[in-house]
Amino acid sequence: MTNKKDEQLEAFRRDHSEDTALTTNQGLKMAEDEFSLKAGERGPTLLEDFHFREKMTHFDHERIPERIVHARGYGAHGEFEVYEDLSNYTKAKFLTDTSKKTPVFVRFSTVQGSKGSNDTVRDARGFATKFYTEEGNYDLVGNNIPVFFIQDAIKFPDLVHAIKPEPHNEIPQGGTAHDTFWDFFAQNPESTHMTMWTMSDRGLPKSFRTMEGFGVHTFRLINKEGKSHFVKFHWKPLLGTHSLVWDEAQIIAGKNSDFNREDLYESIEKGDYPEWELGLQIISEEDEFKFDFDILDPTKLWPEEEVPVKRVGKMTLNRNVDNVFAETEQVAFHPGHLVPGIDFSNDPLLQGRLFSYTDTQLSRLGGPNFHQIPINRPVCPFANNQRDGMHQSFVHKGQTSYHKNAINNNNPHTTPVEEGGFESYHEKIDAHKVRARSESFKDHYSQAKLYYNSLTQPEKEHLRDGFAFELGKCKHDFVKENAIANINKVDKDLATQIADKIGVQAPTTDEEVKSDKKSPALSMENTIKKLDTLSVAIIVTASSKEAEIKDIVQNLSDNKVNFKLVAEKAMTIGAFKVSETFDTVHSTFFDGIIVLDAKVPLLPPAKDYIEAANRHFKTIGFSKQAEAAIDATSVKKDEPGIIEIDASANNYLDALVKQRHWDRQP
Ligand code: HDE
Repeated sequence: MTNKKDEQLEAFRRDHSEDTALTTNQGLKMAEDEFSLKAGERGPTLLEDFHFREKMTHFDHERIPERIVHARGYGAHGEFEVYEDLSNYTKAKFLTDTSKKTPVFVRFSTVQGSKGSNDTVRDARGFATKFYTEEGNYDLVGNNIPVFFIQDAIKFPDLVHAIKPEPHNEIPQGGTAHDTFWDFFAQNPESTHMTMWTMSDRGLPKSFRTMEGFGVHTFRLINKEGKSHFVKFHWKPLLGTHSLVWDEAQIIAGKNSDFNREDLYESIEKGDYPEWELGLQIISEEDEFKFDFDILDPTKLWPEEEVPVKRVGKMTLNRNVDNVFAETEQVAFHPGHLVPGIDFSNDPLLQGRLFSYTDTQLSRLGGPNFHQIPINRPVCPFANNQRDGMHQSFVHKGQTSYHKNAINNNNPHTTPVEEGGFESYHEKIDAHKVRARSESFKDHYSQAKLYYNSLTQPEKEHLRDGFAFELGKCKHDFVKENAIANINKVDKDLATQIADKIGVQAPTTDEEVKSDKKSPALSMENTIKKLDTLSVAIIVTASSKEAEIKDIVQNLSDNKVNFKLVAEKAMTIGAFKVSETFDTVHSTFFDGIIVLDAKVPLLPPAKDYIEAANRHFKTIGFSKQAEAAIDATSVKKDEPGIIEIDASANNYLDALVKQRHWDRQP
């Protein structure tokens, strides 16, 4: 695969695998790189050792500040194709020309934790996409949750100060189980809706590949005639939206802190390319005020049953980066990176983001020329009169660096709108300057209730338990009580259950939203469920038979299910090399397990494999001769998803595709 971005990056790649002399940064070949220059073999190092100084100085400056939020991220390259010409809505070329494949770079991230934190924490996830279009870079900098904690950007520093580890002890890392977050939640009830999402299974994505993405804000699409439509952007994963369960997420955090990034990296290496469809929800200008929420309010979603999601294109991630620092760490996203045909709405959260993203790169990437870093360069020509600055890598020729000029025929020149020049949407504004929240932004509970109503019973219980875990860790009872009082405004029963779990007074007042309204699209139970790229651990022992394994793995492979053979220690069974052991992987890493030998539970970690898979609602298969293995555990053979497999495990696959057997829930 090559595309314009790939070709551009090629010019910057350095490969030292060929015969390459080690030199200083000035190109001086060095005869020695192991010993500093000393006065005598046992003497002090000399200040004149320029090679030592250069090497050490560079090393001393290898780190750059991590992102203030979304510090832990992982990225990949890919392509986007639009299914149909959307010129009725937009003049953006990458959304109108179906013959085009637009290169993209995507960075997924957690929000709260630092760069070295765990992948499987309870948190929102970032989902930022850079489209390298022929009209310039377009960035869709979204999250895996469709709403945000706050309504106005000026509160972002407060939110982030509350959510990050507390300043006096820098605890906790990667989650919200602490007083300042819940104090913020209770005192700033606009955060209620998004917190319902982060406490639910949505805060624990199984894989970046099984995450939805949302642009969150309302944007505008503008067509050639200058007509505007309001739009919300969605990414719909073709594998469906799937999450971990909390106990599983915690075990994985200990056993593989890179769980999500490894999954993305390995699936791309294997050729299991992750895919998402781009979805648009469109509301015409005339319908702006037809809804029972304000479409400019970023704490509100547009229920898909009321405003359907039109799937307009597909993104495929098909190439890992060559160097994580050069690409994933240095990529600079910005919701203000636009192309003609897309514009902003007056969402006050979006408006403030338009300042923050460039500003933060100045300290993170060390100056105003971060757009020249290879990963950030557009693939179309770019030129203006901006000059100089730290890390300037271009040599601008000529006498002029101002507009307008006659000396250089007014180059670089502006481009008329009809020829592709960008102009902002001509929105009419007639208003007073005020610092205020619009009346139409003041309902903080109806959609929190809509979300809760839309969940299945197991999902509701997970949400309750999420609250109980995170809130239960607060030190101040008044913080817990205030939070319960806020949840009580959404749903009294939920607030009562959480209060009971965390040991505070249950609410006595009746303040909940009275509504049964549901949006089925919000429940992950209604997502796509398919076998593709699910993974199964087949637990074998030295007495397992090659023939038996062969039939099963053939059927799994035929159905695009990944598998690993796992045993007490590395071994070979006929043609099968068993390289994974109970030490190197765990059942939490897989979607299901198959046990092929009655002796398995006698091996202590293996019993835990089976019981963990059971309590995480996964499909457990066992062969006839392994029946006693299941009997030796607490697993009940007659429960859903506990399968005595037929010869090629067809019945196992029928159960595996369900992914979780919630009816096993106690
Ligand atoms: Fe961000 N956000 N954000 N954010 N955000 C950053 O920019 C900010 C918001 C999102 O993988 C920072 O380059 C403000 C919403 C993602 O590189 C910073 C506000 C959404 C990423 C920043 C928001 C996001 C960031 C930190 C409120 C979903 C990671 C480093 C007005 C729609 C991008 C950086 C990547 C990163 C500011 C709210 C998504 C500080 C001020 C809403 C995915 O500029």
